[in-house]
Amino acid sequence: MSDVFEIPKELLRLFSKVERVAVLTGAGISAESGVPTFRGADGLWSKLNQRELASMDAFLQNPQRVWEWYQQRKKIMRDVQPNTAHLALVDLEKMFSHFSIATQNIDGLHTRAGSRTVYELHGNIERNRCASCGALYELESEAIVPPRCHCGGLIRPDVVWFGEMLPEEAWQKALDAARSAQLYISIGTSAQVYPAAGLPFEALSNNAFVVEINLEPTELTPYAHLSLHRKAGEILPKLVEAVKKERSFC
Ligand code: BV8
Ligand code: ZN
Repeated sequence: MSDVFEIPKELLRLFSKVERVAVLTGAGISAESGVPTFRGADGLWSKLNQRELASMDAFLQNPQRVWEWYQQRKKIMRDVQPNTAHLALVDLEKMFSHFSIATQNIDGLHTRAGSRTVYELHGNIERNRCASCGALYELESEAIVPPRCHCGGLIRPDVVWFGEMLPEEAWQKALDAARSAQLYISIGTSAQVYPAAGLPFEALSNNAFVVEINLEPTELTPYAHLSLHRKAGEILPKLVEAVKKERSFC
């Protein structure tokens, strides 16, 4: 069987007719940039304990350990570049009057690639805030230990940990985009972390056509209209080229 991948015709026909497209991305879209994913083969959570690293309790228990882990990840994320999947979404955005990306990623790669409407559901590793008063901090130097705020509180990464609420504005905009989308694309997420994982289902319940692009089947797969289990960096550039052709004829 040839391994050449063709974009399904039904998807192209749909792309030629819609104007409102919304996207949800997870760690899988940054994998080809060299950013480790959480689950699946070789994921971070297969080696590390998320309860010791991605919650406020963990941070209060051992601020140093959590701080160091985020400093290590920040270094990786600064050293990598957006990949062809991120760049393909920048091109896709230009073809639709309503287009947005809700991302669970904290690496900032969509914005660095040039995407204009990005909702960061789980925060951004480049931002820090005081765990007590919420003051935001841009830290120039690489602080080895979690610095202290002027109020005396501990400074923490401005990311959303387990058990924490998502940023209200980003969440509401992502929800509105999912509920009004005609076409919803879930890319590189294991669809396990809520409430972000609920967004494709919001789109489904509002009659959107839901496409999943993910290396492995997920809990969304049985409900998606179309699931493409291949690399995002392989599919998205081909999809964008095919959509450009399709929409140039209409
Ligand atoms: C919340 C921090 C309301 C940022 C992360 C009990 C109490 C409280 C809450 C809960 C509870 N029980 C359940 C919950 C909800 C909980 C949750 O969903 N837990 C799950 C695990 C069951 N959610 C929360 O706590 C959220 N907050 O609910 O608040 C609330 C508040 C109080 C009380 C009640 C309710 C907060 C969730 C945010 C957690 N933060 N990390 C960071 O450090 O990055 S989790 C982590 O998972 C990241 O944020 C990550 O973005 C997110 C999702 O992971 P994915 O992005 O999907 O990545 P993953 O590795 O899993 O999958 C990648 C996929 O890509 C794989 O399938 C792979 O096959 C594929 N892939 C790989 N390479 C490629 C590819 N695909 C395509 N191409 C490739 N090349
Ligand atoms: Zn403070």
